[in-house]
Amino acid sequence: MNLDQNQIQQHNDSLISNHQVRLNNLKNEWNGIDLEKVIQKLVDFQIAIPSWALGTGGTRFGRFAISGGEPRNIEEKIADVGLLHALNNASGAISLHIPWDIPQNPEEIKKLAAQYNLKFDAVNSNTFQDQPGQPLSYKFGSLQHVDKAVRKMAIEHNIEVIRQGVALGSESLTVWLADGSCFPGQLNFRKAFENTLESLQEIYAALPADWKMFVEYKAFEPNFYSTTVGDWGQSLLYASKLGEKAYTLVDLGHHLPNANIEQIVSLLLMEGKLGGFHFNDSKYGDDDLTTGSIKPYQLFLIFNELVEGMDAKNMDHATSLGWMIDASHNVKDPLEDLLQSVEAIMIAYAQALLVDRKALTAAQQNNDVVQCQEILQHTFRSDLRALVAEARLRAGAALSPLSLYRNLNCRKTLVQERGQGTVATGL
Ligand SMILES: [Mn+2]
Repeated sequence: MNLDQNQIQQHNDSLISNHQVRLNNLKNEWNGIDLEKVIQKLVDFQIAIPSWALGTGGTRFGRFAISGGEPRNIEEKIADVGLLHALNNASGAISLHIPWDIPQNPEEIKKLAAQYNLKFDAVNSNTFQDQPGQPLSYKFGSLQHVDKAVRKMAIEHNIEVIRQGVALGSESLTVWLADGSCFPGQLNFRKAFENTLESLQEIYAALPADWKMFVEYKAFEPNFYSTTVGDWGQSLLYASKLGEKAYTLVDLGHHLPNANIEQIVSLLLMEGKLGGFHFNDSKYGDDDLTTGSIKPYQLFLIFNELVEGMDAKNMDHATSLGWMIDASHNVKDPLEDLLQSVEAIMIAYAQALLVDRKALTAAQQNNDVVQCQEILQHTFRSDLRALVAEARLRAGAALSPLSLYRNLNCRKTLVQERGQGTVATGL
C-alpha cells in the first residue's frame, strides 16, 4: 500500500499543537545547546531494513503467521520498507538476502526502490542452509569445510551475491557464517580458521574497488561448542588479514551474556575496523527482540561510544557505517516492530548527540566518577522524543508513525491486498 501525503499531513495537523508544546519545553531545557544541528543529524540518519524482518519470524519450535499480508516477493518487500520510510523517514534502505531475494530484473527492482526513495544496503550471503538441488551440503560448515569442493561452492555463492549486489547498486557484502563445531574434537580450530581465511580471501578478491566486506561474528548457535568467527577478536583477525576493504560487523545479539559491547565498539572504531552494525535486543542470547525493548540504557551507552568514536575520526554518522536492524520474531506485527526499533535507535542516537562531551572529558580527567555518571544519565533520562518527532516532521514524515500506521489500518489493507495466509521468505 502507498501512503498519500495528505494522510500524513492530516495526522500531523491533529498532533501539531501538542508537539509544539513538548518541543518548546525541550528547547527551554536545553537552552544554549544547538538543537538545530541535532535535528538535522536525526533527519539524515537512516537505518536499513532487512528483507527477512518483514514477515513474522519463527523459532525452531514453530512459526506463527500472525498478521497476514506478509510480502510475497521482493517487490512487496520493497513496498513494505517504502511504507516504513514514508512513515518515519529513517528507513531509507533495504538489505537483501540471497537466495531468498534474487531479483529477476535488477533494473526494474532498482527503479521500484527509487520510487520509494530507497537504497540497497549490504547484500547478505547464505551458507547456513542447503538450497534445493544443491550438490554438496553445508551440514559441517561452508568456508571452513574440510572438503575443498564445499568451500569452493560457498565461495562461488558469495561471489554470485556480490554480482547481484552490483546490479542493484549495493556497496557491501555481509558474510555471516554458521560455521563451527558442536562437539569437542570435531574440528581442528587452526585448520578451520585457515580454511575460512583462504576462502574469505578469494571472496575479497572478487570485491569491486569501492565495496566493503563485513565479517559478522557470533558466539554460538547453530553450533554450540565452537564458532569459527565467534567474537570480535576473531572477526578483527580476519578483517585485518584480508585488507582495508574488510571490516568487523557488530550484531548486538551475537555476544555472550553481559559482554561490554560499548567497549568493543569503541576499540573497533579506534582501529578503523568497525564497518557495520546490526540492531536488535535480547534477554538471554540471540533473541532477535525489538531494539531497545529490554536494555535501552545499553543501547544508549553503545551510541555514546559510536558518536564519540566516530567524531574522533571525523566520520559521517549517517554514511560511514552500515546501520541495519537484524531482528525477527514471532509475536508482533513485523512492521509495527520495525517502527518501534527505529524509534528506539533514533532516541538513543539523539541522547548520545546531547552528551556534554567537554564536561565528561573533564570529569574523566579528574576521576570524578560520580559526575561521569551524572553526565551520561542526565541525557539518558531526558525525554527526547519530541526532537525525534520534529526531525520526522521536517522531512515530511509522520509525527507518530506507529499511531498513523494503526489509524490507517495498514495491516488490514495489506491483508486485503495480499491475502491472509501469505508468508514471507526467510527464517
Ligand atoms: Mn546480524
